[in-house]
Amino acid sequence: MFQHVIVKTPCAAMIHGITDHPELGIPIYEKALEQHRAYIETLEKCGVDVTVLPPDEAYPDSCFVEDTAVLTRHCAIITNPGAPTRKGETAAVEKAVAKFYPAEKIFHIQAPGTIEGGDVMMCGDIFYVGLSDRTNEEGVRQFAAILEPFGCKVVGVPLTEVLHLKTGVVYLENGVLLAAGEFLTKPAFESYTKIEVPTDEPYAANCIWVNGKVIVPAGYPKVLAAIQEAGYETLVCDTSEYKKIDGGLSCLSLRF
Ligand code: CIR
Repeated sequence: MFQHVIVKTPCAAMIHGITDHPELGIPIYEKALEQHRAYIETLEKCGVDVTVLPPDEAYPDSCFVEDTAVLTRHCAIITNPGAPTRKGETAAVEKAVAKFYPAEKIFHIQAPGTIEGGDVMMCGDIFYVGLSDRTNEEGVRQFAAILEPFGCKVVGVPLTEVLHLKTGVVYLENGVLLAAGEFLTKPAFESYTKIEVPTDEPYAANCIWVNGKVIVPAGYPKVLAAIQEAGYETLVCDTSEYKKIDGGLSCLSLRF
């Protein structure tokens, strides 16, 4: 169960966020703000308290707080994002994290290691970490050295098709993965039950489980139905403006 969530209001400069999909157009800032407010309300319906950090115009992608930290029941790990324009985002998030974790339980990924939290999928005490353009072997090595003393297992997963691991696969607890594309067949995930994301709804692979409910992006009826059929209560949240800069539901929060 999660008690707390940290989010960060998007800044006006979010329209210049990094994107591999310029064909989707530029985000409409007002609409993004409105969607962010609705996202917070949806999270609150799942019984968590939400800390909202103020916007920071210096970092266009800073609303995607998930990439800056990995918060576990054992400790907090402040990442070193692989995207050069995102490295400075961690300071503000660390300040917020320090309100919830004692100093000796806050660890850091150091250069030349890089990790972005979007590459980390926590399945109980097993942490799958995508080896992506943003997360490197040295980052995973440091990550494992931090978590293994707590009895956790860290498994590196080479990625070929997606930006971050959780762009294509997320854990819905109870041994169930919501998985798209390459993640349906990866040996690392063999033992999990899988809800398959159809090829015409790949963006909807990035859902979030929060205290028994699953939040699903608006506009993906097949994935919504599949999650409901698997027995989950669902909530829907529109993230259209974040999709334009490669962001989704998980990227917008830290849940712990
Ligand atoms: C980026 O490219 O870094 C942002 N535009 C999107 C980050 C998405 N974060 C995530 O998947 N965890």
